[in-house]
Amino acid sequence: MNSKFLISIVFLGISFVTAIPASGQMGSGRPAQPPPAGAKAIRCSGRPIPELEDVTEKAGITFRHIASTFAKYIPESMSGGVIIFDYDRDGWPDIYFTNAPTVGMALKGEKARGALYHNNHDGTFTDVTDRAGIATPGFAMGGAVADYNNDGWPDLYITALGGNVLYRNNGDGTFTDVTAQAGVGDGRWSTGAAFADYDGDGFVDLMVTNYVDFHLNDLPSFGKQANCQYRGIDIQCGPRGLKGAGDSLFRNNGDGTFTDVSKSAGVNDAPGYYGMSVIWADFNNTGRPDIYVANDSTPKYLYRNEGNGKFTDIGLESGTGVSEDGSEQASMGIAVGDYLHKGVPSLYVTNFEQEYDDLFRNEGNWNFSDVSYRSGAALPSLPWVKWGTAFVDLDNDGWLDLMTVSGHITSLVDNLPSGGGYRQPKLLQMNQQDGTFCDAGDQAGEALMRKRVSRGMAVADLFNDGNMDVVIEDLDGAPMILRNHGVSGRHWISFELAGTKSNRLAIGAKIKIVAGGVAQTDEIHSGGSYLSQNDLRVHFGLGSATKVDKVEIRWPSGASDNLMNLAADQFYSVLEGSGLVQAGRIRPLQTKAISVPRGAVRSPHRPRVDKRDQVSFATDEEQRVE
Ligand SMILES: [Ca+2]
Ligand SMILES: [Ca+2]
Ligand SMILES: [Ca+2]
Ligand SMILES: [Ca+2]
Repeated sequence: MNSKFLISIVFLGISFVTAIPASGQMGSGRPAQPPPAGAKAIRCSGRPIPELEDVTEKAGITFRHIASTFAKYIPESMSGGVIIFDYDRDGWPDIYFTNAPTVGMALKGEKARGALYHNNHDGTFTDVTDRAGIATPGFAMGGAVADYNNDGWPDLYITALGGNVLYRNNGDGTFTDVTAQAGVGDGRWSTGAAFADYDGDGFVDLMVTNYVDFHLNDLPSFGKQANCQYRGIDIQCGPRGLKGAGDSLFRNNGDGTFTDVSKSAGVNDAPGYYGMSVIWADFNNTGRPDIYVANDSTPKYLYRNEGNGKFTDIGLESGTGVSEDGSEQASMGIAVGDYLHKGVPSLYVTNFEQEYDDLFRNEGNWNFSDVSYRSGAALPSLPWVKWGTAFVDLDNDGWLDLMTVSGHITSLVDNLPSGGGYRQPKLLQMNQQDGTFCDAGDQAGEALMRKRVSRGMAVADLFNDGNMDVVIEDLDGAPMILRNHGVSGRHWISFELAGTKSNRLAIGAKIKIVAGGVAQTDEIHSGGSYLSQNDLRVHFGLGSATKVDKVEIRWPSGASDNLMNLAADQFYSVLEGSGLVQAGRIRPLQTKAISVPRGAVRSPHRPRVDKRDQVSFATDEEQRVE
């Protein structure tokens, strides 16, 4: 145990007794610790940056999150998750935006309408919310996607203040609220959610994080008290000063019901840290998914899956619990990705203003290095309140870039003489292939520089053109569909997986590809970012490589499938145990006709499949970057 951990423990001991002015929503507006000497932002130069065009209007998306002007109560600052999923399994990603009412509306019984948009395959989307029956799940925050009953239809879990909802996808464009029979309502103020099969029985389990113990019939008063002040102005109270709420792990019984195993599994969050986003990832290639939880103003959890139904929090020991100087941070969003081609996923965590975003580089054996400042990623993040984030290869050079969205918690900060303001720009950081990132926020078109109040963010190749696009939900204002125009001459490959012994949507499957002499890895994740869900298809940029030499898929069941010599610039479908198959084979049979909105193109997307003999290969040919 080094001094960093001692400091953390001392810090922890007092954090619930006194307001710590250095971090969290009670922040002073100054850095908890000044940046280290020599810390600098690296501006991108001499490389093409893809244009990210705001096509929201063109796409026909008219959804708006309900805005509470001053956000007098903390739940009014936190909603806005983006869920991307192909709910009708036509091969084109669809989008759900969560919504939440103001506290005043909620007290009057008024609801906020979320929106499901069907992808019409032609660059436009159609609002199909009412037919789907998922308009008003409650005081909604975010959500996650998985196929909990293994029928091939992706189901939707929505987190909310005062009761979450599990929507079973009926396969005909409609959903049924099965929360009560499934037993996954929780009922507290839930924020993050993520599915994965932690016990290897082929059924996805569900982790849910809760924020603070908050009740609409017992509201904390606005301003006045010490915990309701921000740089001298009255604001909403919390999270400091409010009681925290524990977290939940629901084990899937395989019969449509779940059992709450939070306590026996050791992930119930007994101290009541202020939970925000959560993701499952296999951090040390054990074949078992671990859990990472971003907590606001308290240490983050890294729960190592011990393989016996129990988890151990190794956040502090692993170096992922607090900042490099031992401070708790107000953490919001999580990105997971193998950005250095090390064969294990690293972590990026978004934080409050004057708290740098953490880049925790996975060194293997549960050891992470805080390379935030060294990588160049930290300094550009410092002025902003950061939320949704993703590791995503936006220029298809084979190296994961970082995209992050920002926005303050209340418009009242615009009354302050200095600071980042309520509306804030987005961060785009391009991977320089040497462990550093360069800042390209002002080189990808004007949309990223437009100041907004953003929250959730998710990524997908929305238009099936080989470039990864970005969808952002704003708390106050329009969402943003950012169409990626890509870099010409770059190649890519994309995989859609289906488990047989493993859970049907292959959550937790690992894919390694070798192309152009470089090995890349990725994993299929439910949840993550800030209360959001990325497309479940796995996309790799290939740079100038026109084929992928080898693909190895490690399924959650422990089985593997190996593929050889795949042509680039195509979508491939892989069925556990069968290798490459036609797309139709991994999609569920439609027993009922799906009602397709007017204007939609009905022809399903049929990827070309290049069938080759499957030859297994040695796995020790990884290209390592030191
Ligand atoms: Ca679709
Ligand atoms: Ca299902
Ligand atoms: Ca399970
Ligand atoms: Ca890249």
